[in-house]
Amino acid sequence: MTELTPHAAHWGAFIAEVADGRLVGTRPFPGDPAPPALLSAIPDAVHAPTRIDRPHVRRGWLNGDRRGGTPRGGEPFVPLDWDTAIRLVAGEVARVRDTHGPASLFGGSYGWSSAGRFHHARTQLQRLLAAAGGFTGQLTNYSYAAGMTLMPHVVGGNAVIEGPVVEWRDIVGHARLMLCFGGILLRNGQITAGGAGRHEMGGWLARAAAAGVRLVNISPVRGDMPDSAGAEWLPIRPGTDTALMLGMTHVLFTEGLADLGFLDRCAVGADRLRAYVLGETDGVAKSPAWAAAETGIPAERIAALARDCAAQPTMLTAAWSLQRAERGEQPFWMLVTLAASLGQIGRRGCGFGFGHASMNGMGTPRTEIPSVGLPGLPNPAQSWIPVARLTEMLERPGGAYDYNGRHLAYPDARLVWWAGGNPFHHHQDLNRLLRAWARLETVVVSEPWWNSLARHADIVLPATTSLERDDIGSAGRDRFILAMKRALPRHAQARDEFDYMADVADALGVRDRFTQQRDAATWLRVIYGRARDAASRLGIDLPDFDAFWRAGSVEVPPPAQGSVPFADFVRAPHAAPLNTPSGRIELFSRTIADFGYDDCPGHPVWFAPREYLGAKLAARFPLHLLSSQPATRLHSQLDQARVSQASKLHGREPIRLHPADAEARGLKAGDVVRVFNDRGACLAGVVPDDGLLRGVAVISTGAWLDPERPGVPGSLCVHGNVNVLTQDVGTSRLGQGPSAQSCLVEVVRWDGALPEVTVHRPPEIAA
Ligand SMILES: Nc1nc2c(c(=O)[nH]1)N[C@H]1C(S)=C(S)[C@@H](COP(=O)(O)OP(=O)(O)OC[C@H]3O[C@@H](n4cnc5c(=O)[nH]c(N)nc54)[C@H](O)[C@@H]3O)O[C@H]1N2
Ligand SMILES: Nc1nc2c(c(=O)[nH]1)N[C@H]1C(S)=C(S)[C@@H](COP(=O)(O)OP(=O)(O)OC[C@H]3O[C@@H](n4cnc5c(=O)[nH]c(N)nc54)[C@H](O)[C@@H]3O)O[C@H]1N2
Ligand SMILES: [Mo]
Repeated sequence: MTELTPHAAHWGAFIAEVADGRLVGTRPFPGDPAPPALLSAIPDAVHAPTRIDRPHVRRGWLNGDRRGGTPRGGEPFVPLDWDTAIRLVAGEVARVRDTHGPASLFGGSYGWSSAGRFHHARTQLQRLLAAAGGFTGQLTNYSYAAGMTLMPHVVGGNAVIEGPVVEWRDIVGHARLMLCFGGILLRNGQITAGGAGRHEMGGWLARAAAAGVRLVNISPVRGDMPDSAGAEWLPIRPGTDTALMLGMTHVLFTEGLADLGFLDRCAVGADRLRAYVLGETDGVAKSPAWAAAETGIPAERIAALARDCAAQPTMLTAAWSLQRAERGEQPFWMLVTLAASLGQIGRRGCGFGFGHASMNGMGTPRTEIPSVGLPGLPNPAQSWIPVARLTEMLERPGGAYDYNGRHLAYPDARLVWWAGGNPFHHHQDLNRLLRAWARLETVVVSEPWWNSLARHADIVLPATTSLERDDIGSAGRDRFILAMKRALPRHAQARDEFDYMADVADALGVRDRFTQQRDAATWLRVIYGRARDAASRLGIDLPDFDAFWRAGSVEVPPPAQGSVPFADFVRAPHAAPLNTPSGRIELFSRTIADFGYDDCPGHPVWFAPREYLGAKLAARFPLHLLSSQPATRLHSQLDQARVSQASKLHGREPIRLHPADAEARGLKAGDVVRVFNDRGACLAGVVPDDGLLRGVAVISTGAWLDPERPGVPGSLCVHGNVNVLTQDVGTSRLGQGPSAQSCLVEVVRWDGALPEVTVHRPPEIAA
């Protein structure tokens, strides 16, 4: 008999089909117009051979090997019972805290965890470490660190990225032209952090096309917008969007098309910006001809596009990827600047936005209600690093660095505990991370799977998957609250984070502070109840917990008409000022100028990146490698399952190459190649794609790191983890975000024997 249980993941709500204690399938959530293909992959992952069955410890660590000993990743693991594991972990946490101070416990634990908001591994871990005296955390995120640090200076809040965005309903109804920097990606629309009840991105894009909105895909990749949208493709060299927008702004200023009235009323710094654009400050006019040389887009097309934008209701949107690059602040600042020069900000369906391409729910009609979430506990250590400065923190304990106007020093991290994230997926330049990782005394990892992170740990704690526990899914961009009911028995000896962390808290003498004397079932009622109370204060009635749980989901209907970002401000800039020092949009920021950063001055500027097709380094590494989000999984999650596996060539992650670039290297479809630069190398399988700009290559993120010689930094990844190639450098001293997209490589055919991909099997377990 098959039991049907409502559940949810980041890739969507679904109905779990369970027979004999095993997940045998998934059914789409009723009413979801576009359930993602990824739902079919869940059973493979939940029952994968890489599930961790009990706690383990690295053999060398057990024998007293700590900092600088045998490199992690190359040694067998020894099974432990839970009591011993808890004693070891609590002992290490107490020892490091008492010897070096709580900031030496690194619990930043960046990562997506599961969609469930109570059993959210990262939040649980941080509650535990906070209760035990504190830890070093991580600020911002890998998604849009540069953007979210910059935007408060420019428009007075990262509301642009995290609050309301220009709604699709309004784009369909009011915009006539939409420029999509980085396209609109249906593959990315499969995902919502916290789970989605309905996948709507594709539907909205189709409606915009049907309504006659002229869509322009400005991207190195034609496929960044589906053919069905009928978009024009404007191929651009990666990392040069700022130059394109400067060239367009030049046209607006020189042809009398800039909205000087809007700039005067609603912005500050237009004069300085104009002087820079016209070349009065640096002798270089940012003309369309100048921009053409950087972007590869003909000058006439740049000029025509600027005129078209000025002539009709226009929406500008940029994918978050644009700012995950060297000087990633600039394209986002420049997008706001271009939109301000067009003077359409605050009009329905027009202006600018970020991330319509990036995730389901960006621009979906929605009533703003608080989502369900587990609150953190105050962190007594008050210590953090900008999220992507992980390796540098390990390399330079006590070292000075700048961030957003502050002079800071790195903490001396001795113990890392990661739960719900995977730095061996998300971080750049993994060989450098591996070397720095050797400086740690102890690495604790909580994971359901023997992934690359668990293999580089000292103590491994087996976590349940969300299907093995009751939880609530809830996303800041969705209209649904989703019951995630337990559908499966716990795998082997895997435990819920809340349960074993309560035992660690007990060993540290802080159980009640961690649990607040509630069990998991009570917590679910409490966090749901808080969201319900908050909704009721906004005049929205949600059912009580029992009714919600019985129904399996709650939908909050959207308002008849959405709000328009910046409308109040634009109507009356003095009465409704922005939260910037001037109260207006800052095209020049005195605050930022006073930071004195040469890598992020007081107004948007063009910086030629160190790694892009126009760089000197391109003579040695002539291909610009983009590491885009995978259609076949979420980051490293589900890599072991059928959708991802079906995409591999000879078991390797695909690399897409322009046919002419492939031919020039004697490569054909299905060949295995070695992709390399000075930082590292991996294998990948060739997929020729004439929808790429020449000179551009793409490997999706998320193939599990599989070093040919485990434990040896610099060894070939035989599987295709793109982060052995990317560079680990902050976007600038302002945002310190990751710069993964600025990456040059070369590719050669691999003629040797093919090393086996072994990472989807468990590692060696010692007796
Ligand atoms: N080169 C390159 N790198 C990138 C990017 C890029 O564009 N290019 N993008 C970046 C971006 S935007 C992001 S957000 C990051 C994503 O980076 P991450 O969020 O770190 O990636 P995930 O693979 O989602 O990691 C989540 C981990 O949590 C584990 N997990 C799931 N459920 C549970 C649970 O209940 N308990 C525990 N203990 N663990 C659980 C999963 O097995 C997985 O290992 O990657 C970044 N890295
Ligand atoms: N299926 C799936 N969906 C996902 C995720 C996933 O792992 N899997 N991850 C989710 C997460 S955490 C995030 S943060 C978002 C990220 O969302 P995004 O950052 O928007 O996603 P990416 O795929 O990294 O980049 C989008 C496109 O930008 C283009 N691009 C890259 N560099 C440039 C450039 O310099 N200029 C221009 N014009 N275009 C460029 C690439 O061709 C790429 O296809 O995606 C989310 N959605
Ligand atoms: Mo992200």
